[in-house]
Order: sequence, then C-alpha cells, then structure tokens
Amino acid sequence: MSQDLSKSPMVGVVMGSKSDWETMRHASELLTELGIAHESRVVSAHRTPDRLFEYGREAEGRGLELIIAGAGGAAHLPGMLAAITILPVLGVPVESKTLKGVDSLLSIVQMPRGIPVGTLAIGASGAANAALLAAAILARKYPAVREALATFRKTQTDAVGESPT
Ligand code: RP5
Repeated sequence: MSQDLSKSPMVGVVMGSKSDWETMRHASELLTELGIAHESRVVSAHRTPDRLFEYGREAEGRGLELIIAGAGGAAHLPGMLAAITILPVLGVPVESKTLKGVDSLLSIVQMPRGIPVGTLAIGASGAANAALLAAAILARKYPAVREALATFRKTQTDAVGESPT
C-alpha cells in the first residue's frame, strides 16, 4: 500500500538535525509502505527551540495522532515534545559518532515519572520499529492500517526460510 499524499498527516516524524534523516528515513519509508499519511520535519530542541514549542503546541490541533521523534547525543527532542503535547511520543535514539548512540538512548529513555516517551532501539531498526509501533497503535482505530500491518507481518514471516544455507 502506498502513502496517500492527499490525506492530512496522522504521524509527525521529527528529527533534531538533517543528519538524522539517514536514520529516520527508515520510519518514513515504512509509514509510506503501510499507507500512513505523515510528515517529516527537522526540529532541533537546542538550535530551534521556538520551532520545537510551536510544533509541539500545534501538533494535536493540526490532526496529528502520534509523533515519532529521533535525535542523537544530548537527545532532548522527544522528551521536550512529550512535555508540550498530550499526543503519544515515540523516541528513536540516533547513533552518535562518539558514544555510538548510548548517550542518545539514555537521554531519551530516562524520562521523569509523569512524562513518558516510548523509547525504541538505537538506529535504523529503532526508526523502523517506531513506524511499526505507530501502525499498531493506529490500527486500533483504522482498519486499513490494521490490514496493512497484518500483511507486512505475514510477508515478513513467509520470507524466513527454515534452512540457514
Ligand atoms: C542532535 O545532534 C541531532 O539530533 C543529531 O543527531 C546530533 C548532531 O547534529 P548535527 O551536528 O549533525 O547537525 O541534536
């Protein structure tokens, strides 16, 4: 199923830097494959704080149902968005050069009680899984998303052969 671009976005895919796109594109591509309308934006907690507040404040009113936020290093973007919006926020730790993304992971996952971020694995797998988790959440409300996710899972299962050689 391909993304219907005429629909308004249900999911916001945001990232702290253009350099995060190589990771976050895995979320965007999977959302497209599942037919989930989404938008992709660079929103830096540190370099564009006003953009962060504007995005977080307007997200629900613009019709977004969920945000996937990826950042690396001192990765404050997912947590700050979760603080501003009532929408569910899924956090993707982007692999950093110096600490391999362990810094990103810890700064996203260690939220204080009261403001949760659903944290995924470091890197491309985490980004892809964020899209699949978003689909599983949206599938409760949208039968077409449930069907697309079920098809994805079946195709994945069918592709796993029994022989290792
Ligand atoms: C973070 O700093 C971004 O999320 C990115 O992962 C990291 C490095 O950003 P650049 O220096 O590549 O723009 O804010």
